[in-house]
Amino acid sequence: MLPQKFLSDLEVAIGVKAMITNQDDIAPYMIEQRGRFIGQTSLVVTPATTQEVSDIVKLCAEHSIGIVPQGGHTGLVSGGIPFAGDNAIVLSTSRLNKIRTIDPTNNTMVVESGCILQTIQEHAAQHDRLFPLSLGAEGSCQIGGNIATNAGGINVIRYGNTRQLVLGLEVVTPTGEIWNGLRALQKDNTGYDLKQLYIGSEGTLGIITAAVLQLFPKPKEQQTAVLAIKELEDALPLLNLAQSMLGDALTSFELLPRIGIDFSLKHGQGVVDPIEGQYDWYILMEASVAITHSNLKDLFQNYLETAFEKNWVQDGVLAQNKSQSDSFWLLRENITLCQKPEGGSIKHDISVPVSSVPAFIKTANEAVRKMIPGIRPHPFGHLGDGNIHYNLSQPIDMNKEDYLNHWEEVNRIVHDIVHSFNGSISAEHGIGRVKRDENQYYKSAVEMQLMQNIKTALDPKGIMNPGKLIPVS
Ligand code: FAD
Ligand code: 2HG
Ligand code: ZN
Repeated sequence: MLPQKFLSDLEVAIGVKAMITNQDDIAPYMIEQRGRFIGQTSLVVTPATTQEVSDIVKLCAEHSIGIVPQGGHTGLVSGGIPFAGDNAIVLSTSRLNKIRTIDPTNNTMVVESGCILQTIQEHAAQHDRLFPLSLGAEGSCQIGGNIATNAGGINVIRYGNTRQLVLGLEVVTPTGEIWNGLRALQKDNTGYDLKQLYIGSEGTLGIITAAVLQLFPKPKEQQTAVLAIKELEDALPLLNLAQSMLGDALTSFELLPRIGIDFSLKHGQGVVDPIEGQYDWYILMEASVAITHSNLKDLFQNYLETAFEKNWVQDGVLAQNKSQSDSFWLLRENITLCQKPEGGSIKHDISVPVSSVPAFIKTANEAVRKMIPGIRPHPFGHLGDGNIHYNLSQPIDMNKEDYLNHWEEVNRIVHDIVHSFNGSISAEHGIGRVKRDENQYYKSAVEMQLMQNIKTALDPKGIMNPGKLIPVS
């Protein structure tokens, strides 16, 4: 129960229309993507300005009430919902959705945190610019959520993670002050880089209300191909060859397993098999350049010829037009969705050095198959940067609940293998609540203490996204 005084002061500050208290209306904010947990709160607030965010945070700080920021609600680690006992409200940024300015001369754009990623991409494109962050959830995730999770996606090998795409931030601190760090500078060595601290902090240090984004020249030509490979190991020389023959034109290098294609063909809408015949592994790759009349097509064709000559590729299709390349990407984007109808899926979002990806997948497959006969490994994702979504679909004849009861046990086996490769147990989705304890298990005490010190210094009352990322002390 929230204090009456808090509620009445809040009503004065933001108005009753920005306060959702009916449980039926609250429900959609409580169901997270994975469907594993249901959040609990008695209040969702929907501020429309930075000042309103500040007023809300000040009142929460005064009454020691927790605040869970929520953007597009597409996060995969249950970071955007309060859990029972958290004594927290949800602050949805969906009404903080203005594109404040775009500056093509500076190649920057100032946006509020509730802007949908796709809207930002489209707005940049209208000004002949590219905002390169791209992920399957781009039609609903918000830039504030992207920044808070340091989202990765399909273009990281060329443009970097969200961290590399943000020049400045506006943040409401846990005491309700507004930090205006909306600087559009390429160079700024004036002390600790606070914006980088907020990027990837998953709502635990403050609320991001606006950002200065870095834009790039809009690609004028793209080449997209799906290649079938026999052995996973062949993907590595294929990648290296692409890097040397296509240079930094290479933007995406994604791994698809046959099982993922089969799931997408079975459950997805409008999905087509790009290559006749069945192979174990496929690479979806794209190269692009921002100049017209380039020789990208020739370079790409030379690349493919060399790859075939070396026998690293069994078969391949180069998209002949935009709609064919869109159909390749549709297949890729359907992967997450089309795993759901196949029953329980135990998920991992890992990274290892790129050169270790094949060995990691082989070792992990062997270990999980030994533990659960019939388990269906479904590793896919951003091979070019070493980030594999090592998802494991349940055996066909197993009860879903029985299978999901093995979640922690399977996580531990897989994460131990990741650890042995000096990898990360969360490459791009973050820690949230789901991986909080697992993260603590693998990180050194020194690293955990440093993180805890930062949290305590910035949020001494512990009201920002309580129980997420940092273990509750
Ligand atoms: P939410 O889910 O609403 O929140 C995520 C976290 O950020 C929470 O901890 C929340 O408290 C915090 N937060 C949100 N807004 C703010 C704010 N303004 N200030 C402070 N904290 C805030 N992720 C990738 O990295 N790469 C992918 O390729 C990718 N593909 C996906 C594909 C699908 C189909 C789906 C469903 C998800 C995918 N994701 C991917 C995960 C997810 O889309 C990203 O984590 C995304 O960045 C989350 O944005 P959101 O607006 O939905 O954030
Ligand atoms: C992707 O790359 C996402 O498609 C989703 O990060 C990963 O389904 C998943 O586990
Ligand atoms: Zn991903």
